[in-house]
Amino acid sequence: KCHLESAKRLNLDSSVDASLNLQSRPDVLTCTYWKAAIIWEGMFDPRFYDEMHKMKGSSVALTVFAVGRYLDAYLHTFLNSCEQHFMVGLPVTYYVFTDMPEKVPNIKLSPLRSMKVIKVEKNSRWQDISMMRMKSISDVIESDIRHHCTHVFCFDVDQIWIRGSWGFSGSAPCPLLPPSKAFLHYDRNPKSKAYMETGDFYYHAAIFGGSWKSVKALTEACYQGIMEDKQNNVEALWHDESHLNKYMLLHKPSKVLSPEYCWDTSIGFRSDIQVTRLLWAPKYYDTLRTP
Ligand code: UD2
Repeated sequence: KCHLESAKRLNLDSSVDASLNLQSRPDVLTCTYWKAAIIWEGMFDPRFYDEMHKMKGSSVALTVFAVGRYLDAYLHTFLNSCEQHFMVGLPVTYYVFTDMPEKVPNIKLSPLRSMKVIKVEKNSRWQDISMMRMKSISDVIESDIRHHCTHVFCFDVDQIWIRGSWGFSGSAPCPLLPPSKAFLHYDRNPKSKAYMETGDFYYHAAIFGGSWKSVKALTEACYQGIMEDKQNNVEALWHDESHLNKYMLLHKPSKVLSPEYCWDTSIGFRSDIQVTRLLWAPKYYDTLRTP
């Protein structure tokens, strides 16, 4: 029912029920308590969302940051996997943010797809590189994306698509931890704007997306929280991710992705994970984060 309501919010007609081909997944949580659908493999036909967005003329911006050593280590593989799996057949503009535009790999893009490279300063601390993404994304939505694209998806670069197509069904944040474990990760410092006493899920900052308006509101609010913290000499426990979680607590998403959409293989086998679409690449923090 949750999934049906999600689809209906997109102004579909009565053919929705048949086209969605809804199936149940009794083994997992498929609906949040605020009635947002949680997207799991096998519950619906993902092509349905894509076809509908094609009809509506939707177009997508994908933002990714490859600053310092992250460029050589991950960008080529990330972009290639996007070409194989991300919004295949749909109009996509990649917005690549880097301090070294001349080193961005020359990827052969499919029709309807293009790339814009945006130069950013390299902050000396990796924490600031990660946090300042919120400002850069908010700025580029205002100056460029809002005039060309209907949706924005924001990704960490150290990830690889391996299975299936990631389409419009994926326009939502992705929880890292279910409610029972989420509280372990929340920021516990009352001095930080990201402070949370309680929460729902714990969300990755590695993937989130939605309409340009919703992503603009999210990134702007997170950036404001980050800057207020800086003025007060505080830093949230998990940086931009803590601010994103605080935002999600106050502004509940209308759709949530299951962990199938962003998975770390080191967690091991889990019977409820039927498909792993996007995997974390190996993290070489020791060598990549040094200035
Ligand atoms: C987590 C979050 C990440 C961010 C970070 C903040 C996940 C899977 N990811 O990742 O979104 O909130 O925590 O603590 O939960 N980057 C560069 N150059 C750098 C450093 C970072 O380009 O020198 C970019 C790059 O796109 C990278 C992203 O920032 O993927 C996040 O940094 P990370 O992957 O080192 O952070 P991590 O793994 O702790």
